[in-house]
Amino acid sequence: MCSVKSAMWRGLILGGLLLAFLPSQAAMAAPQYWLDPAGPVAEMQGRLFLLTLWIMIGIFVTVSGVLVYTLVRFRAKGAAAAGSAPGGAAARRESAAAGEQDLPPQIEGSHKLELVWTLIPFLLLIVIAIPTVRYSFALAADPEGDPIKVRVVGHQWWWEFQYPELGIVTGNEMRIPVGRPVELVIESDDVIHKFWVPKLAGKMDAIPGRVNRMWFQADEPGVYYGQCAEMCGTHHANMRLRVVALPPAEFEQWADNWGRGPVVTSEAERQAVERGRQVFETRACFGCHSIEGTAARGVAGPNLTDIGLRTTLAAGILENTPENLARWIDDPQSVKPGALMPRVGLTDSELNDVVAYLRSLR
Ligand code: HEC
Ligand SMILES: [Cu+2]
Repeated sequence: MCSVKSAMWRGLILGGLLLAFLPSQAAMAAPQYWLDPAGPVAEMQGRLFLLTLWIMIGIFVTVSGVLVYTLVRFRAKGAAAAGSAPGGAAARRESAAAGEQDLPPQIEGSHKLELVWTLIPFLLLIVIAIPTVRYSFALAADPEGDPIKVRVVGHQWWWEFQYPELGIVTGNEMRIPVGRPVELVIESDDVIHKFWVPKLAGKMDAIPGRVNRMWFQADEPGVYYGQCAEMCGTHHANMRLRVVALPPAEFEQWADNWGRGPVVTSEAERQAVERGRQVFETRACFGCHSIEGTAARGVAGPNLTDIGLRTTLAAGILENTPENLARWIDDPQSVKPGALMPRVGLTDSELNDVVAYLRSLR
């Protein structure tokens, strides 16, 4: 009996520790762990969260500690023993009646106590309120420094990033310069989405017909993962994004090169790319996609001007390799069933040429 009980306790304690420890360790290494901030906005938000969390843990431990202490200290003595004895109910009643002599002091309307449990929460709320108000204003204000503007538009099921000052449009991968604030204007083209890059900042709704604003900044170069955080239909879970933070010089280089046209290394490649461009501009592709400097001006799908540079396809669900690009273009519905890109039906050689063309856009 006793060993079963102690084994149960041991199991419970071990399980609790594992539950508390394991996910936090796994999460720490995870690319979307939001308490491992990579910029000032996520840091402020994380600090506020932790402050509130620790205060809450303090309250929880104190209150449940007092509760457990009270339960143990003032429980009716002998009741449990009597309960297992024959004729238990009567014996229990008896001992409960006897236990009345053990009642703790009965307090009602104590000014001292009332004052204490009003003042403590009041002080705690002040401790929480001061940084909350300070950070809220800091986050709502325009960022200091020399911000770069990006308009984020949510689509079913991909992200569009427009740089109005630079005349650049891209999809699913937002390139930003390190150490410079990014002023985001967040909108939607269809249903409600939510823009979220956990290491850079908290979530922000993308609502059709409404403009939401926020800013963030990456302090270190790197790739920051994000995803849509508001159920938006079939492929909500496959609506991922990446923010690629580049050293300023590399960012400038990307911005300068954007739209400069295909990069080819051989004559054979040049010919394939040229054929691919013709396929793109004569088949349905150009009606839905834009490529800077060409006749392709469609807006139903992502702008493909720098598709050769992107690390993923179809909002982060395929790695951007020639094989995956061909697979996607050949039959997008087999990769992302219900995605708003139809099967166009290219011949094998058309497919190869289009892949060569899109790969050269880098
Ligand atoms: C009816 C509109 C439509 C047509 C026609 C169309 N696409 Fe798309 N395309 C889309 C949409 C919408 C997406 C985004 C799908 C998603 O990720 O959910 C997309 C995604 C893509 C992507 C991935 C882009 C990225 O940012 O990851 C590529 C590459 C692409 N299309 C190439 C083509 C090619 C090549 C053709 C012609 C053979 C074509 N598309 C025809 C609408 C279209
Ligand atoms: Cu979504």
